[in-house]
Amino acid sequence: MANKRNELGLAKEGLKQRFLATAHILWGSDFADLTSHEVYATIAAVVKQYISENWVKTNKAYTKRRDKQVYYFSIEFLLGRLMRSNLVNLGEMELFSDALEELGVDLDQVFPEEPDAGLGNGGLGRLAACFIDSMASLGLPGHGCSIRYQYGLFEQKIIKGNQVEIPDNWLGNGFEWEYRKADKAVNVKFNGNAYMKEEDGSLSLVHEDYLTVMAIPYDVPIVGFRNNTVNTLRLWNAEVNRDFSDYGTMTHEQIQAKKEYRNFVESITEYLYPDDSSYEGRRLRLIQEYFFVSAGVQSIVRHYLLAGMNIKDFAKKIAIHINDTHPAVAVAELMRILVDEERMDWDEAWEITRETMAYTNHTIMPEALEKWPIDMFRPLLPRIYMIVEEINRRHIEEVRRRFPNDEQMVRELSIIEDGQVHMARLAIVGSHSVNGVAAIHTDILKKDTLKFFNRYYPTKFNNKTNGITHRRWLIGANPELTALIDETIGDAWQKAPDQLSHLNDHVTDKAFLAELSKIKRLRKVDLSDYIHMHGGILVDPDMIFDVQVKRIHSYKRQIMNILHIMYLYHELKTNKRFRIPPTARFFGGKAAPGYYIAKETIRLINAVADKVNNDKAVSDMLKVVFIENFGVSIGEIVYPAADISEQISTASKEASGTGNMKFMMNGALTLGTLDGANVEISQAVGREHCEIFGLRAEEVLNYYATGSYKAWDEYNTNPAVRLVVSQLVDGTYGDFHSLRDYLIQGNDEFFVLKDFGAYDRAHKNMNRKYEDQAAWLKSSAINIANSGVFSSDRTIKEYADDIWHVKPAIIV
Ligand code: 26Q
Repeated sequence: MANKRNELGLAKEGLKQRFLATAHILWGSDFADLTSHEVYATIAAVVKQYISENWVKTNKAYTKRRDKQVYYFSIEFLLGRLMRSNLVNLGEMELFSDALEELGVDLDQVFPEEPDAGLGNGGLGRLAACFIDSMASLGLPGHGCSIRYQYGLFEQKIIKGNQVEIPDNWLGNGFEWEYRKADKAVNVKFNGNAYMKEEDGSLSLVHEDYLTVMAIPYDVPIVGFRNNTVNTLRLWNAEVNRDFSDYGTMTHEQIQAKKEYRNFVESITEYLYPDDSSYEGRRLRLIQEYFFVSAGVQSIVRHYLLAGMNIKDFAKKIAIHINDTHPAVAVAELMRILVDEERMDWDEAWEITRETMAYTNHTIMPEALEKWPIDMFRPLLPRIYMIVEEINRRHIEEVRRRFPNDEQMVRELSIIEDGQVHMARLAIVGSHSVNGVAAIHTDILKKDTLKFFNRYYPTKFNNKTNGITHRRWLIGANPELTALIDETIGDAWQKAPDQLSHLNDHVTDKAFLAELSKIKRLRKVDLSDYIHMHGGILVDPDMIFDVQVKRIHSYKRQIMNILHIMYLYHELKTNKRFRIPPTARFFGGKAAPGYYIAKETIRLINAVADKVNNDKAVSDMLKVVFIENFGVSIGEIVYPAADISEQISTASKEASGTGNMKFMMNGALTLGTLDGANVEISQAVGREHCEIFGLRAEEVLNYYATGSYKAWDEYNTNPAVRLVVSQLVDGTYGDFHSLRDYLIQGNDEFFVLKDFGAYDRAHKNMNRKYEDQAAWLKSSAINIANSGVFSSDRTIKEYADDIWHVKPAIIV
């Protein structure tokens, strides 16, 4: 012990010296004189010294051992901040925090200096970020591939109750964790003409008059949890090709063309599309997709060949994962490289491609399934289009062979149909595995959305229920809870989160529950302080914290939540006997800028908040808070503070959800529908430890099939529904005809009115439970104890074993 303390002491002195020296090198100033941002950058530089040695070692080991590598292609990586998670994963939090304290710096005050890397919209992007953390932490050779957007998801400001979007200039002060690798640039070609030419008796491809865009990789190290592994997230930036010889001597037209070319290139990696269903700027989105996919696949093949391996063994050494359809063009790009550049014959190339690729579907919402008009696709990617056509021609030939005279099969399975390229179909045909993200979601895919494909490829479909990294969402976000768990069951769960189940032996232990309760209150104070400091109201931490944070979307039904609050408020005002335990209802989330109903929902939440919070008669009982600019870092404050996790999507619509898991792992009880991973959460904890309500997926799908739901009938038969829907237009909160029309004229496509009564009863049940604190705390503990399976480590192990066939590589 004394020895260990000594060692730590020495390490601390050494580290302090490093901070001082690094301040001199970077800024030519004494550490004590740095601005807060300079302090942050200095600490980041020192953290990088710790990381880089293992980064080099990891890459050398991978190359030497020729381990199979996984590349996770995703158009979004919602990383959040990296300093805290890097320190957690390095196992150096205590050392850094102690050393800095002696230099007069509070590390917790430094973290917020880092901008959030908001390179994603929501669940899909955050899942990718959790996955690369788990790959590194399990010692798997797995890397990310994406786009270095100059502007991430917009910053949300609430002005007079409305969402206003501010560009997210996250690179403004530089991003400390990226390494520009100019020598690893590749060229990506757009436009021009592509055709086959016969030469010396063999056919070869000619692509001429194209535009070349230079793709420069920026590498971000991804640190594994105390295992010496450091993998790579490669973010591609579009830059103007330095080789201007394409232009020859410059005429006026050529100068004009050059300007246009420059604008084109600069637009490619400028913005993340802030849209998760309806969309604009479609062509640029397709350009982004091909840009990062082509750059990524080219660099993988190049690196592979440079290592001296045979292209025929490609699929044995490389797995490429297609995260949703956005990178689906990877199927055609790998075919292009194998056939045109490596001159492989089609059949062999096709076998390798299918062995290499795997695809995850994240939605059954039809508007989010990507289709590109041929008229847009072909001129932009002429060679890729030829390849897609040929893939489809052969595929349909086989369909006809296996299902003769079945034109419905042909239609449903065709990659090109009605003048459009169907990206999900390309991904399915070109992959050896297709997975959904929660059991119920995979079931619906197989039985409904993709039933023809499931019939055609009965063994291709499989489920991989999502997960979250417990390192960021528990160890990083809730250190006191982490310490309590360590004291109670030891710390082995940190490396093996399924061992959280040992907490099940302590869920009736009074002393443990008392500590748990204290920690929850600490986290509620933190959130309350955060809201207050950011210009919000004061929320009493002894209220129930009921939270719904996620993208604002009709199917997620924030409207149902706020209508319910309107109902409670009305009852509190008019019914003397009506009682609820003091409750604060929190909302957070961004609406796509062009999504009118979502923006009106935000406006309504703020209008209700304004009225309720300023009414002295109810303010001890009810508070409503819209948390501005919800994202990863604010989530780290919000999830640990919640008592109730609102997961109220229309059954069948939420593929999985992952916020539900973050809440659960921090001891909140789920109030939700049987949708997505809520189904598995409710099974893991038992029905007594969550509150499930509302229509089941089958009932919803049945209503859609028969068209028998009538919102108007709900309005007329349920007085509470009639009351709150009327209040949308009677001036109680302002004019919300938009939302009334959406619910009534639009026939309430997500069954808000139908589920309203059941939702109210679910709240009443929760409230009853909360009044029995002993029972509540037990439920809370049971939620934590059974959250281990929702660690993304479990998910990634399943991907590694069943889909990628990769094994951990031990780095010493
Ligand atoms: C598509 C075309 C054009 C522009 C944008 C898009 C686009 C952008 C984002 C389409 C989809 C998304 C994001 C989808 C998403 O976040 N899906 C969520 O994925 C999570 C991880 O699997 C699940 O937990 C959620 O249930 C699912 O909604």
